[in-house]
Amino acid sequence: MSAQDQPLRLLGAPGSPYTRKMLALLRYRRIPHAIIWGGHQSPPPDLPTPKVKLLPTCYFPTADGDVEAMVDSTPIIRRLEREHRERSALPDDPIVSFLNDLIEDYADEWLTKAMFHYRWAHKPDRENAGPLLIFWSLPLLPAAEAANWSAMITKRQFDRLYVVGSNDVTAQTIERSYERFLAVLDDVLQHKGFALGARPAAADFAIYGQLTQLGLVEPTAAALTARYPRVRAWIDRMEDLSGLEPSAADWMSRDEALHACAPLLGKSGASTHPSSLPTPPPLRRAKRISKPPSTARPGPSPPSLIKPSACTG
Ligand SMILES: N[C@@H](CCC(=O)N[C@@H](CS)C(=O)NCC(=O)O)C(=O)O
Repeated sequence: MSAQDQPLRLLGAPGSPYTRKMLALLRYRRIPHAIIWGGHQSPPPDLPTPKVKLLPTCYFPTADGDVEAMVDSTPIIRRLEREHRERSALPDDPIVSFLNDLIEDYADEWLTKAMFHYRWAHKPDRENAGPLLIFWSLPLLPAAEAANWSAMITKRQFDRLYVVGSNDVTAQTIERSYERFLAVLDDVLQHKGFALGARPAAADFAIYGQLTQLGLVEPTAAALTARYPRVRAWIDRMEDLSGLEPSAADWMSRDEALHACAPLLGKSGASTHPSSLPTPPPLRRAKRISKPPSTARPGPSPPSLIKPSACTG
């Protein structure tokens, strides 16, 4: 089969919010695709290496029969819009489209801090995430070996919480922000079912991607999310919207969108402003009360786990 005839291939992991964002978008847009479950450090040897190794990596067939590797879900979505016109995830109106960009960016850049924080900051959550990260990548690994790797990765990710600005000083800011976000999303969804209308936009897929983890995987955040059954049910519906038949009239007008999303936009502006998350002084991290397990005996890394990823190990 030539590259042109192949379904769009995507390297990703179930625990990567951006992978889940892209998969749901591809399903909704009815773009034939094939997911390759794997790690960003060990991409398939027969496919080109992207400039930056990230999940998901999308492999686009090119006109000359070659394949081009691309990362970063936001520009990937825009490229798909240029190559496939039907069932667009970008509103037609430029102002509504701009609102979509803002909300998408909020989910990709801010909500992901909550995702990483909840995954690793609290003991029950990291004890849940550690083994999942291993088995998402290496389903055949013997249990004892998996436990060893899990303890090592858990410690490493805990030690990297500062990368997303999570520490004892900022934990409360991040957690209150997530709780407020849930209340706001619950309100937004009551208007038309999605952020900007009765059809999903890229912003919805970005929110969904983060909620596949926060709402389903991380126990502490999932318990908070369960307080909003409308939001919790929305996560399940977002997974597969291939049967939805959208029309142009399903997008909100400018006024409707500004009204419906005002609380979300206010929140995204307040949360993502640099001053909203105090950064600890360099070289001095706030001390944590509880320590993760340090029983691991690191040996040579399994191929896909060599370098820690922000989400997936
Ligand atoms: N902005 C990128 C973010 C992708 C990203 O950060 N992916 C994570 C996994 S969820 C990753 O591969 N991280 C690798 C690393 O941090 O080295 C997108 O929207 O796709």
